[in-house]
Amino acid sequence: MFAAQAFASLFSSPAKTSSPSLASDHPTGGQAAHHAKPLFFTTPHHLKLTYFPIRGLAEDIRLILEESGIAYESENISFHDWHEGGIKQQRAADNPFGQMPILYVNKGEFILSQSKAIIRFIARSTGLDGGDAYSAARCDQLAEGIADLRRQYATLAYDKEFAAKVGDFINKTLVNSFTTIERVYDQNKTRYLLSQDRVSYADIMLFELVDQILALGQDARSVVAKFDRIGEVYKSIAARPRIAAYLASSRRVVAINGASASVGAFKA
Ligand SMILES: N[C@@H](CCC(=O)N[C@@H](CS)C(=O)NCC(=O)O)C(=O)O
Repeated sequence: MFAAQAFASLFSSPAKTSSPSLASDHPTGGQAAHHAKPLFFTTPHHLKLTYFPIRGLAEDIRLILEESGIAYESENISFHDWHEGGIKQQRAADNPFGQMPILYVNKGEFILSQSKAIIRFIARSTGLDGGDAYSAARCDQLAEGIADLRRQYATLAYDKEFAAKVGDFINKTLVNSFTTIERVYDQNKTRYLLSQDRVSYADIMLFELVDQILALGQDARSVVAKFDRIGEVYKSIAARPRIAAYLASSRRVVAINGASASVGAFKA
């Protein structure tokens, strides 16, 4: 195929996974799904998400699975079992990156690590990326902006000089990043990134980031309150029936970060 044809086919073909067994039951030819109707996972697939018992890099994935209504098993491995109990080494054979989160599809028929790859795999398979290349690219763009701020938040959370640095994070980093994200929503005019009512995976990532930022305390809450569009996304996602049920359930993991963090720390 010539490059131009290959490029053009990007815009006319449904998104595909590398696993034929997952794509073979695609019922709609890749049209954008209303709500989060599963496109690929229409026959039973067993999904297991493996991570530490914290929100960290896995909570976006959990929330996206919850919103999709896809059943999944959560395997939460203790820090001790992973580091000292030999689990990290055991899993390395199937997990070249050697880190979590890890998604196991059909008991290991397909194994995926790298949190953003897992998020996009599920989003592509459920329509939460909008179902076409343009919509998916817009989701990816916002998701990367959100991930940039999330990385800075995580660096701060584990910084030994957290107390000295949190003020600058809230008043500079957070304000600058939220100004940009608010601008993205302002340009779109709809509540969610892609439409008024159809949530995307990037909106869900924003929800979780805001929730983690609120844990920084009153100063952070005051900043968040100044961003109307971001606040609207946060509140409306929290109220979505599947998400609300998850947040109220024991499946919602409380700790945001590992035990050494200064905010949202895991307590044994
Ligand atoms: N880029 C990777 C980073 C994964 C990562 O840093 N995982 C950490 C937990 S947040 C981990 O597995 N730490 C234990 C280890 O490295 O053995 C991703 O996004 O998934």
